[in-house]
Amino acid sequence: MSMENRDGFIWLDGQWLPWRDAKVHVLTHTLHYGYGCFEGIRAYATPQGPAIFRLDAHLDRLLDSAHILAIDLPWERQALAEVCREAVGRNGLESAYIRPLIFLGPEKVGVDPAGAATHVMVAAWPWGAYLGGDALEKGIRVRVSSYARHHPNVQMCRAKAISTYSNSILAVREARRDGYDEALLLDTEGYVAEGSGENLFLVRDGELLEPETTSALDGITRRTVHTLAREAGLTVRAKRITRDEVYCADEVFLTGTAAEITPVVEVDRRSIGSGTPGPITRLIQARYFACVGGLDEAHRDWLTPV
Ligand code: PPE
Repeated sequence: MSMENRDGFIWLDGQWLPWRDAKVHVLTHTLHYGYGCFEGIRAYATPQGPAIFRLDAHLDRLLDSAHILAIDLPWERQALAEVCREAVGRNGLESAYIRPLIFLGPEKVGVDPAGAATHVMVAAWPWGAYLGGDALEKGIRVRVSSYARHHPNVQMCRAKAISTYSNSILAVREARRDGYDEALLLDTEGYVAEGSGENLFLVRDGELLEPETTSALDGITRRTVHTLAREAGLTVRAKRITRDEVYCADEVFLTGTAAEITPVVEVDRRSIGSGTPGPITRLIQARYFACVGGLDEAHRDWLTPV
């Protein structure tokens, strides 16, 4: 179903518009130059009703992204939190993917956005397994991209900036055209950075390793994995990771709000470990789904009821 032709409501600049009426003009500044930022947040069905997972952390990052891009937000954080909740509730969703987006309007054209107004929209819709129906269960096949991830002085990677995603799109299209499910991008020095829309972890000798890099997004799922791993008695260490270390890992998995905890079973036609999702990946995955689904008492504070 096309994203524009749906029932429901989208919030734009303070108003709840019927879904099909939430439109922008073709001379919208962000449409031309890609300057803006966004978030991807999930709400899950829980025994207490739908709840948003780690809303605070996502709002923090949205505000940080706007700050990094020097975009003044016309809305208070608390107002945006309410809008995210209402985007799920008003659309009658049990579980949802919530997309807040900050963009610059059609008030002027030209690279310098001075004079273009800041606009904010929030939409929510149901979104299943990001990397395909079997991905969470069976794992996915990944190729190392021929495209490098941004150098931090080209594109500031702490911001979830719209423009970052041209790089992600080049990488994921290349991977899919070559028959893979997802791309793994290296940084400009050749060390592992992240997937087109996910962070990466390796398991080696019972320890979790993640890239020490300034070229990846500071993922919220990634931070959740840190907590869950430590609670399970596992250590997590950040280090520079080379592609051959990925090939030789016992287990590899990707993390992201959309991708959740997705096992990787093959990289560049080398099978990872046994070639099936490994026990630590399974453990983290189970712990993650318990938390998001409201089944873990200890982490109820990560959930905001709708
Ligand atoms: N790196 C990138 C480049 C990225 O886009 C994401 C999220 C992550 C890491 C993981 O971040 P976090 O969600 O905070 O754990 N990617 C979002 C966009 C997906 C899309 O196709 O749109 C997401 O998962 O929501």
